[in-house]
Amino acid sequence: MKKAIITGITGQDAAYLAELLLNKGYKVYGTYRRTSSTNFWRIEELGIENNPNLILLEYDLIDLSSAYRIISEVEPEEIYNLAAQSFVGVSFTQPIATAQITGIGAMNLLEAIRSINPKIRFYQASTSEMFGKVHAIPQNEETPFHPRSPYGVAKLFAHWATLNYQESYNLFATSGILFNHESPLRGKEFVTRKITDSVAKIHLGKQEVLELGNMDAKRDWGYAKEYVDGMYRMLQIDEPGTFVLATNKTQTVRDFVSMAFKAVDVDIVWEGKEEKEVGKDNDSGKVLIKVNPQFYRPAEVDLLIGDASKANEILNWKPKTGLTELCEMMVKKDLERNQNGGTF
Ligand code: NDP
Ligand code: GDR
Repeated sequence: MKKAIITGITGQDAAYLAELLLNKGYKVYGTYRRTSSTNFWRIEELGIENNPNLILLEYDLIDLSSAYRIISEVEPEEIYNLAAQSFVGVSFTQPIATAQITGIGAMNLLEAIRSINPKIRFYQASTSEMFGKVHAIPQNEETPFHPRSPYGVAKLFAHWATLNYQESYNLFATSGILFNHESPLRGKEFVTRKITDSVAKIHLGKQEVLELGNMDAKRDWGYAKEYVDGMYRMLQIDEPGTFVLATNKTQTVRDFVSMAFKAVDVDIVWEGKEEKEVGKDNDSGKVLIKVNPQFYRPAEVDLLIGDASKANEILNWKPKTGLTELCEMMVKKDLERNQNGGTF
């Protein structure tokens, strides 16, 4: 039985990846950090929390000694480093913690792999946020990096560390540069889920207005469940490398808002500009969306659109779910959750 460690089992991607690897017959060691209250709702929603082949291990990314401990104890064939301080907004207020967790955290794992067993295959969750300021459209593995947040900077450190350990020590260390991927398991601090949860609440009369920041930002949004399959494929081929996963389509946050309201049969009309912009229900004229500058970031990533041709060619990976379908899936799930007592 193959053994894999997935860091950050309480997160969106790790939950889907654990499900995928369990279905493929792996023994999965999912790591979580100690917090005052447990946070396993995602693996519970997927119904894998009691799977005897899913073992949960306590591990904090910044604790090098724990990296040595879990790798020595588990003796895995594969490690997927999905844990991170992953919220761009918070990285501006907690830049040092973000650097330690998201940047150094990856190097801790690489160091432990190098000294315990250099044959372990390592996946690093890199991000389109490393491209940051637009230097090419679409962005691919050759596009120059220009991160625009402490999160992007920390991820770039981890990306280069991964490549450096590959070149210096011949580790099978691969970096997946993934563009935004969403799902009903997305955290509510991220904009898509914030929108779908609010649309559900507004529809059910539990919320009046949705407040957002920069709605002009354009993102390449795909479906998380398909992206974790790409991660798995990256560790099954003969050589390590760098791969972009993306849909090659881009839409604004505003488009996503309209799409989400459409899923509950509300047509939004937009009025005003920038901080004065509002979105109104076309039928009743009621204001449902307002801009709140509190959600603006000190520096923004304006436009992301990825070219995943390399992943298509080498991994035979292709995204299937379109954004409208994904958005409808998320709204439907949030309606269900809000009707049944609440959301996570
Ligand atoms: P989530 O925010 O859903 O999950 C992040 C996970 O990291 C959580 O389990 C969290 O634990 C854990 N974590 C945070 N800090 C620590 C720490 N100090 N020690 C151990 N664990 C920690 O992220 P996603 O699932 O969306 O993303 C997975 C990875 O992919 C992340 O690294 C992210 O940066 C990256 N990425 C994500 C993209 C996306 O669009 N989703 C795109 C590109 C890259 P807790 O629950 O306790 O907070
Ligand atoms: P992002 O995702 O920063 O791309 O990082 P997020 O959903 O947080 O923001 C996307 C865009 O929406 C704009 N925005 C808002 N964002 C949030 N969170 N809340 C708001 O109210 C709001 N209003 C407008 C943002 O300014 C931004 O332009 C995600 C994370 O998963 C990272 O970990 C990952 O690396 C990247 O995707 C790829």
